[in-house]
Amino acid sequence: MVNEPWWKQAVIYQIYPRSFYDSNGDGIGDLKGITEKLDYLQQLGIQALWLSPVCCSPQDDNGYDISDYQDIDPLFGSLDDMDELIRQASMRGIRIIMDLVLNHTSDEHPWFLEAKKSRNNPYHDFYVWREGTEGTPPNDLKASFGGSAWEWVPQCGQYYLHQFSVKQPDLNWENPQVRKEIYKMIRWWTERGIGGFRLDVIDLVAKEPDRGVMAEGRHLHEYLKEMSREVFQGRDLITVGEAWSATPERAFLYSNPDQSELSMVFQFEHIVLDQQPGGEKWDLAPLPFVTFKKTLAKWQTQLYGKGWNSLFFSNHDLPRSVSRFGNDGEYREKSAKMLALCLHGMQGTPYVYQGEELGMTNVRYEISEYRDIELLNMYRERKEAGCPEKEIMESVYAKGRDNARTPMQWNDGVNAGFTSGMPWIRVNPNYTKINAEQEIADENSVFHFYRKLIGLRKQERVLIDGRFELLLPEHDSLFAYTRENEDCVLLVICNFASAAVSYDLPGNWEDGEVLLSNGKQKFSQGILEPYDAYMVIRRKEDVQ
Ligand code: TEU
Ligand code: CA
Repeated sequence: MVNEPWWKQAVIYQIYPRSFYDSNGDGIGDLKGITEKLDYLQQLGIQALWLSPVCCSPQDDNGYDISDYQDIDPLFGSLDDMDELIRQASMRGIRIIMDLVLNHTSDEHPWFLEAKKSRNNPYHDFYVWREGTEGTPPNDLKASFGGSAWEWVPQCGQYYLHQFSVKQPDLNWENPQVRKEIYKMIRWWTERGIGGFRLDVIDLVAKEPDRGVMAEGRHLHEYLKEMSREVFQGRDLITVGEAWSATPERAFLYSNPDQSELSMVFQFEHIVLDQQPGGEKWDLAPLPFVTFKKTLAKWQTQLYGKGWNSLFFSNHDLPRSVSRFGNDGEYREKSAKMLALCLHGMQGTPYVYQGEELGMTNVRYEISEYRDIELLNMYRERKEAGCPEKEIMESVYAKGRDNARTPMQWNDGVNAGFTSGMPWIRVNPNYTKINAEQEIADENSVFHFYRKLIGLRKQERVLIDGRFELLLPEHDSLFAYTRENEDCVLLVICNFASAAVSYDLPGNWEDGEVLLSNGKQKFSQGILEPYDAYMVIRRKEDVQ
């Protein structure tokens, strides 16, 4: 353990800055707001904060469209505010992880403004251009946020590639000059005291649009190794690669323990399960529970000793985990705790997405109250395709990214204490019942459950290094597994259903020590109440 990198024992908290805390009443969360809430985060016990992008941006995709990598968007504050946040956080043992969006820039970035002037411009080759005639794009690649992935620029007589919105032109990583500029920029941030980086859609940077290959292009791992050598190695940084396309085999590369690429991979195989193969992104197929846990188990066993994974059920692109995998009605608190225990018991670095520690839920708004570009484009496209309103809205409620982007619920005052002004997006009306102030006051709350879980990670080595084994693999509502090292065996058993279930488990766990549970203090083997979750440990010296 002494030689293990710090981030294997860390829990990371993700902040969506515009929705965290607004310090100046303009309705948008900001850096000073985060600094003001550091004591809250310290109380929770986390070791690092991943901030969604705060660099200058026209905010077409809420900051994932950057127009200046080396300055803070005035919406969020200034470089001085960032320095102060880094300083104040570091005093509390908390590192700041920046979100690096390197696959694309904003179309308002000076590089793109130059690039689109003419084919001969020195910056032209910073982006991905292809020949074509107006109205006939080079091929039928689709953008993630709808429509063609190609946009015509008359003054060049060419199309540029955008895998996301038309305001997010893809950078051309084949151009060594582009990579050099990126490395220079990253070094500049490390010198300011940034503790690490989350690399947005890093699996897409080596795209090969002519072959229709976006993820995992042939040069991807070569580029990652180069970037790691140039900027990450020899610095005490945590680096997290977002990779929707990752398989365990690929993850050996991304997160090789020799650190030749990144610290860890952030993959979504357990998340995309309810998207039917070849189907629409927003399909509402039910989650096949057995496949869900076998997928998580596959990553646990295959990556053991060979790579490092991120553990999460939600983030700023996903619905609230309690609404999606738990029960946000009668069993909200109980199922929120169950999900936390299930996730944090596995091997990897756990991520807590802001508000998850309060058991915050999805929302159901009128379409005019939503803000997200993906959601609004999807709504428009489906509307144009003649899809019934009700059906579209059901998808929005279930999968819309704004579910996770409503303001953090601090207290039961106006706007949940998030802002004294007009919030950029409506606050979830349930803030009078679900908010940080009440959670902190109640020692049995979801918040304190998270605090205890995070604390356990520092006490029980088995949570870091224990070998994972899935139990009851075919059970259709129980998620049970053990973690084992030389000293002990840990059992995690969770009921994902709103009904009590009985089961048969090998071995006797009733004498074990309950480290944490959302049910009774004592573990009675054989039956679990709705959404029960137990973490039980047996030390080997007790067993012999
Ligand atoms: O997300 C990558 C991504 O693939 C998402 O667009 C995802 O498919 C979708 O949101 C699921 O509904 C990253 C960022 O996390 C996201 O916020 C950005 O919009 C995107 O990249 C572009 O930078
Ligand atoms: Ca503000």
